[in-house]
Amino acid sequence: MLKNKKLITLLCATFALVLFAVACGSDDSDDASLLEEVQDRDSVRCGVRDALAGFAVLGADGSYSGFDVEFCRVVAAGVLGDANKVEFIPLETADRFTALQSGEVDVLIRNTTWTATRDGQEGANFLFTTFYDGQGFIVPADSGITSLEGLQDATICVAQGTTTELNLNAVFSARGINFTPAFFDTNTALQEAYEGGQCESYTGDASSLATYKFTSERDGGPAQYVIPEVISKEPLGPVVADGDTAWAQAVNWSIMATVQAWEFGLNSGNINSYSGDDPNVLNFLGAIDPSIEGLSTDFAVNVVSQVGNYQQIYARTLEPLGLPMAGSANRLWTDGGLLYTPPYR
Ligand SMILES: N[C@@H](CCC(=O)N[C@@H](CS)C(=O)NCC(=O)O)C(=O)O
Repeated sequence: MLKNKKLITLLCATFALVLFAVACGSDDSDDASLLEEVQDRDSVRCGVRDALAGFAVLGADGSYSGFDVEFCRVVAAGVLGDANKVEFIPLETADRFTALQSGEVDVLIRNTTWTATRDGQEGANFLFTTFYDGQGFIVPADSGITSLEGLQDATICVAQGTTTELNLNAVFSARGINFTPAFFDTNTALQEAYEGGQCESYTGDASSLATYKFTSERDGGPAQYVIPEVISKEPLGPVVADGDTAWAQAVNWSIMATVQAWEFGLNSGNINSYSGDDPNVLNFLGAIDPSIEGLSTDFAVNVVSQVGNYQQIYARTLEPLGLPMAGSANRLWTDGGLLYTPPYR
């Protein structure tokens, strides 16, 4: 009798354990990775913006260009061996995380700030930071406003559902600066409202304020002044859905190859003709196979020869739009910047 009881207890415990493992999916290694789906489809679906100067713009000819767009191409070059195999999917600010969760996009590369709550609550996995940003404020140059305190009792245009909105509330209330927010869903609507005088200032990622100032002054608009104070940290970079290590690693190592290449002095023009004997460079070029699932040994060569290194990408997309790299955090760690990758060995 006692023996039977013990047996039943043991059976129940085993059954409960099996149930727990199935229901909780404690290990994602049994689930098919998005990596295979992307490789079968032979195309990367990349969530971007379509009207964010310098970062992601949809041109009249139907093609996308900009810094974020180039990193979508980097992922395709790394994972599929062809930078052109990207389907760009424009997303509004409010839709970006749901598009990732529902599988509408494979990767989100769209001026999205890495924060603890987003990492924890949005089913999102933030990867290598491609652009270190911070939140700023812009005012018409003739307003005479030169500091945040000068915005006392002002109306401030801000995009809804952003870290921008949260920082604005937190910092202004802590500093006793009274303000009225005017909310918008898109940058385009926000800028129109600002230009129409509906708010004294508009706030956003400093990068988007810089490209806005540059393009609007270039196109004959009134002079703009960016208040010389940054109120937050906005690390921007690619994001994938939680729970898929293989896909996350393939995306991450492809992206980081642009920075490692730059550190090695490799670019799209010289990577195919490297004749040195630096073992670290040779490893990067494929002498060792890092065995990152989905990446061939020459993935870094594909990325850099087809899209370029980080500096090349930055120089052709952001520098011409009023965002100089000099003096920013977006430089190599060897040059006082924050761009640092783990070794390719
Ligand atoms: N980095 C911030 C802000 C990102 C964001 O979406 N900003 C808005 C306003 S600056 C934007 O770029 N919108 C682009 C658009 O919808 O046109 C975040 O992740 O919340």
